[in-house]
Amino acid sequence: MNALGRHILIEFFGCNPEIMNTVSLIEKSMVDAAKDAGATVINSTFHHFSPYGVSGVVVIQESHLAIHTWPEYQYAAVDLFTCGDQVDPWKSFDVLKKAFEANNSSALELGRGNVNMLTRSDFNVKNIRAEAPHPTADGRTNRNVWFTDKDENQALSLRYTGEVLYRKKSPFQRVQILDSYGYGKMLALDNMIMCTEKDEYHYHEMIAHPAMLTHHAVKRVLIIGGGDGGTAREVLRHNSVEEVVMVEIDEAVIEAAETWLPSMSASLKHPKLKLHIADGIQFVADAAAGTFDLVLVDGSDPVGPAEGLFSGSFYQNCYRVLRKNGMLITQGESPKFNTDAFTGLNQCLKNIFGPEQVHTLLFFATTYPSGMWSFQIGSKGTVHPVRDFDPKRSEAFCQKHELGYYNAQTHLAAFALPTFVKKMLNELPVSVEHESL
Ligand code: SPD
Repeated sequence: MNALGRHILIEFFGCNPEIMNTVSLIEKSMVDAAKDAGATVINSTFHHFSPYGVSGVVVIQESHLAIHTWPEYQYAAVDLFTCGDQVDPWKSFDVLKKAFEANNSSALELGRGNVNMLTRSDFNVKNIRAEAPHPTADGRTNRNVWFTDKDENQALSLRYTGEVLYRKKSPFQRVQILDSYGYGKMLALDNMIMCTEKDEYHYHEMIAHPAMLTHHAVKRVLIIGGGDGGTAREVLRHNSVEEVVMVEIDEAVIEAAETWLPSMSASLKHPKLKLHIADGIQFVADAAAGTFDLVLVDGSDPVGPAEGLFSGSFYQNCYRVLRKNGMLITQGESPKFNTDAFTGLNQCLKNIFGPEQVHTLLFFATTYPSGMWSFQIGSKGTVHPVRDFDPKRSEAFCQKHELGYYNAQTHLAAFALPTFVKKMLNELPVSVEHESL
């Protein structure tokens, strides 16, 4: 048949389910398949469904490539629609079969737009054809690919170039470095955003300085996690620090950060830092009692390798390894996302440190879902992050180091909790609680 277009309907069976559920890999394979067929890529849009499945379209100058995946069935349905004789859609078929590791496939080619059934009336095509999108100001092709950090009900998405700069499935998690348009390079673990170049200082300044500038004499510090190096960088700004022991479970996180995030990972080479690639939970269990002034837990969210960083036995050991008047500060999740982890961790620390010795601080985490994130401080002794705070000392420190988020005002404001948060943490006076009902 003499047709305007060729439409190949493809079934891929026995595909790798992990690939079928990874939006960045599928998007890349589809774009590669278009290019290898000789097509000109205009744009692409891909979406991940929770918990499984990816749908997406690559728009090409010569029509489109579309896909829907069912990872739970190791199956993908692909449509390749091309026009003109410059593009060979069967090349795309070969590329995709290989990329998806399909062990079986079937394909049906249809001619679309039988010219014997169409009547042509000419007009000036130049007047109606939309121009292909221009490259963005930084020279990258204007593609519409998004990375989404989410649970079943909410999400935060960042648009990125579609390229995965670093990808490794370590024994613990999937480690990725992506290049986002708005926030620069970012580290993702198991599809959760850990840090981005452009806003990491919010998190790293707020995990370190509120406790460091309250305690007054921090000499020996233990960091659990923190493989990107951002927390160590902030801790090492303090001259009182003699030694930082850092325990990161996953060497791939260090490798990714050292390759792509030098503004954070440079601290990992600091002479005062001793890096152990080991399980932090086991490390604190084995560490001698009363040996650290500050313990910082810079872990991921409570799934995968970081799950144990939300357990009572781990924090009992953190308490034990602290010196007198030592302080623990730990990544506390969000009152609006992972709320059970947020309240559970607070209660767990109150059971260990005592209800009066646990303090919650909030800060703006612009690339974490909900944007509202927390740290919990446990004080072994009576040091209080607001009562014992010296704003003048804090201001002098911020100015010397030209910090971007932390200052004396954000220190104090961070401990002023909204009423709904106090309520979640059972920190409202009983009378106020009744009034607000
Ligand atoms: N939802 C993200 C929580 C991430 C906590 N750790 C981030 C690591 C930055 N050093």
